[in-house]
Amino acid sequence: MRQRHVFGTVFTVEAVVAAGVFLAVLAVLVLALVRRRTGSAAERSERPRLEAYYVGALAAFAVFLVAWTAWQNHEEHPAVGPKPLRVDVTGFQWCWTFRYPEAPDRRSVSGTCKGEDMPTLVVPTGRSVQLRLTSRDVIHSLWVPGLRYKMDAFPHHVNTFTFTLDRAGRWRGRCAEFCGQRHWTMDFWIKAVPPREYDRWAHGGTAPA
Ligand SMILES: [Cu+2]
Repeated sequence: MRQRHVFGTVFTVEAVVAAGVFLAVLAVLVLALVRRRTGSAAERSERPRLEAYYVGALAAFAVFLVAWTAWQNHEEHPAVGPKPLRVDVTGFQWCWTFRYPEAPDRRSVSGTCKGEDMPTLVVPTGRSVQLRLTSRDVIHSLWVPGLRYKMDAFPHHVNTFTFTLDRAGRWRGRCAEFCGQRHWTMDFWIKAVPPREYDRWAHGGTAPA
């Protein structure tokens, strides 16, 4: 959830800054055109002081945006808990497999992504989950729009990604990288359940309702 919160803040602040800069540039442009038409533009073409202010304001905006975005990026990735739950995720044409190497029965969840046969990535709430993401064939991209998570899955390479879900719920995931004929069917569920319910499931129980 933290990622969604940080993303929302960064998007709002940067959109406001961008809109402000756009309106300021537009206003100056219209002013210059109007003054030129009415012949009231100053004779002097150089305004060193005004230009210095302009450069100063631009530099301040640039420094703010870079520093603040870097800080938010840092906020988005909090320290990982002592023992994150590891899930190995493999994308393939055209579905996903979720493997739990630390579960007692090393369980593995997959599906065909045809119709309702969508695999569910079950995770406990309040615990760090580390996804180790790869692909069996071409490049895919694991995307959970509702949580603002997206990471590419490459063949012969493992991308890791750690997150914590602080409340129970179910979100729909998709593939965000065009990967062939049935790319559009590659949907899955990510489901966060209370730790006890997760343990029951990891010990061979049926999928949490
Ligand atoms: Cu794909």
